[in-house]
Amino acid sequence: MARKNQTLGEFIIENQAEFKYSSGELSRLINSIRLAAKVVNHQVNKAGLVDIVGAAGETNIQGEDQQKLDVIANETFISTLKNREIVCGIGSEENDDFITIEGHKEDNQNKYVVLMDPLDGSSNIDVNVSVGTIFSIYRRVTPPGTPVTMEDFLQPGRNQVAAGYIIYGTSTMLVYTTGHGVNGFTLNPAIGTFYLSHPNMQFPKDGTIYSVNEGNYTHFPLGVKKYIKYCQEESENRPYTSRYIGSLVSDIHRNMIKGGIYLYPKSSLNANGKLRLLYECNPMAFITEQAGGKASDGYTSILDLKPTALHQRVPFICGSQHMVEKAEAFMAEFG
Ligand code: AHM
Ligand code: MG
Repeated sequence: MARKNQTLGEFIIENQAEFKYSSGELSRLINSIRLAAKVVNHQVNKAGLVDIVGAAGETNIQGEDQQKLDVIANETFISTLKNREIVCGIGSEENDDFITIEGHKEDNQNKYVVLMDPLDGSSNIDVNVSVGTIFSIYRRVTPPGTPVTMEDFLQPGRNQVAAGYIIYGTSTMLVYTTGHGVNGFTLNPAIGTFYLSHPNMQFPKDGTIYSVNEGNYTHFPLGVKKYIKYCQEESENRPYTSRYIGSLVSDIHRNMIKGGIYLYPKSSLNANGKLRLLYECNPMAFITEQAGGKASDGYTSILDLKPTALHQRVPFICGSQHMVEKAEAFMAEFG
């Protein structure tokens, strides 16, 4: 049973039995993500000191080369997972190809692969706006003890065994699901401990917030344009409020708490939208569905799409169930 103020470590142990295959491996994996999140959080919090310690690409006063934060985040998550030898493969938005982890053990029997966007929305760092890490975990489909193959990574989102995000915001939070609801933990930075602050998170069925980059409006399909006009019309609970941070994790996190819809549709500029199916859409869709919301590409549930490439992009509409259904209705009618 989730208890408020429980630490994430306690929660992981107490809920281990819920995992489909309770070998403890998935618990150790989530524990490693928790650790990497704290390291990245520390780095992100120092971002405002660039004038003092040196910006990315420069050399700091200690003579060290400064790295971009998304590179640091990528290396932190990869090395944390690699060093613990708890996964057999990693796919990252920052790497062209997946990484095979053979481990030091003669025979790596690890069963999980991780896909991640180590620092999403990183262009927001320079202006002190929240960014996030997104992760997605699958059981491999090829036999343990053999090197992972593309097949292990190109699984439909429905196969995810866990997914989550870390939001580096006014507070740092880790929000995740193992298919038994969604729980949010807030970091107490003074002692480096995550506490359960948002048990059993739920998307309100309806909402009054729409989040979309309206700068692309003229390039959107007609159905999306009509839906945006619908959001702006005067009616019972409309016009809706427009809120767009441009940082996926933050926009979805807010909408999950307050009720709302996020859209990154295809456009005449981007034939498949911008967001990546494996690193961004699938994990956010799994969390959203587990919280009672809905996620689709406008026509098909995101979790039912069959991936064809590691870095594949798809249109993404995600949020409160009734709002997403309304947007889908406009798209079904007008395309
Ligand atoms: P990134 O992976 O390069 O950071 O891009 C993903 C981000 C999302 O966080 C955000 O929702 C979207 O891009 C914003 O894109 P745009 O600036 O086109 O509105
Ligand atoms: Mg991204």
